[in-house]
Amino acid sequence: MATRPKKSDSATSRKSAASALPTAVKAPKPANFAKEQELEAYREMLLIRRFEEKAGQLYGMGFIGGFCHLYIGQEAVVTGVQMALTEGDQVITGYRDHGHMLAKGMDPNGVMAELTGRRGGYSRGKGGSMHMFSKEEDFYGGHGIVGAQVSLGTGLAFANKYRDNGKVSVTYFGDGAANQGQVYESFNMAELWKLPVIYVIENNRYAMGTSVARASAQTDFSQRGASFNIPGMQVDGMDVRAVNAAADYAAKWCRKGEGPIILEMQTYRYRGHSMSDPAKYRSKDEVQKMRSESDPIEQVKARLTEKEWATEDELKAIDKEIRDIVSKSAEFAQNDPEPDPSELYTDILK
Ligand SMILES: Cc1ncc(C[n+]2csc(CCOP(=O)(O)OP(=O)(O)O)c2C)c(N)n1
Ligand SMILES: [Mg+2]
Repeated sequence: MATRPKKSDSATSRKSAASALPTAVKAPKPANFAKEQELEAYREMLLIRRFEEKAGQLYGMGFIGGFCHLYIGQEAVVTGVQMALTEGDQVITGYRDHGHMLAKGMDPNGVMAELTGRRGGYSRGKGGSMHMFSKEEDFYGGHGIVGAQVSLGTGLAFANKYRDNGKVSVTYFGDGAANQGQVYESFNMAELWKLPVIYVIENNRYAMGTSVARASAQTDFSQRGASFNIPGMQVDGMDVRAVNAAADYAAKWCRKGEGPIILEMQTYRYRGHSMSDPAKYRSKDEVQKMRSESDPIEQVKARLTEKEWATEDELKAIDKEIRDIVSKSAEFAQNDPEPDPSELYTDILK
């Protein structure tokens, strides 16, 4: 009788089988950033990091109610992808959404004010951290239901194809969401109709407190579309240049009419799942190792210094500029009035 392979053996053999699939695409070399692009990436990632640190503080002070999921550690993903997009491309994601909005160029005041439930927030103070939208900025949320954005993002791509407008829908979701059923119904339709959608799977190694190894039978997420013939690649999601090159490839693929593509971004979140998670399911050493060896911002900073593209003083000046933007957003978010009670009866589906 055949013996069942040990878990570690089966995980290894599954992985090698996946990388031999015809849908397995090798990630392109990291983009060769010029000085301006390195500085742009540095600024953008720093804005997200400082914004999230401030949001964490405001949460601790009781200014933010409900859930709050921070994006610290994953900044290179949205930054590198956004740098490869063109105006009019749409973005949709789950509840860990602040970084996606900032990378898209949305106003930090509007994002922070939504976190504190104020009038000037993107959902006029009625959505909070997980439910922010801006049709004007082509940002379609902000979704609290794990996986829900995948079918919606596929729908955006359907509309783009129908209108023949050349736009791409960038649909972000997590490693945990990748195990949700509607993801696969969406994959089927996307490939069948060759919809212009980039599925960005942000594999930050945990879904709440459960590690990928414990929850996923197939941990090569780039091959989750293999049964639908959707190509995919694994990307170093801590290196903004690697992310950018992969996103550029994917955007061109979609615009050529080749259909959907999957980018598995191998990344890491430094904080707990949400503000109420002390993250006891992993060791401090694991987090510290990622921070000291792979931090996306430190990587750019090291290159800028090494190539003498920025002095310590210039980098400090950028940091100050970013801190000022974030402080102003926090001030606005604490002083802007709450919505009028009559707003309870507006924006409701009747
Ligand atoms: C349909 C549904 N099931 C369960 C939950 C509870 N839940 C919230 S976040 C989460 C984990 C998702 O992890 P992942 O997709 O890896 O995203 P990450 O938080 O790591 O960014 C779960 C199970 C939910 N919000 N929606
Ligand atoms: Mg995850």
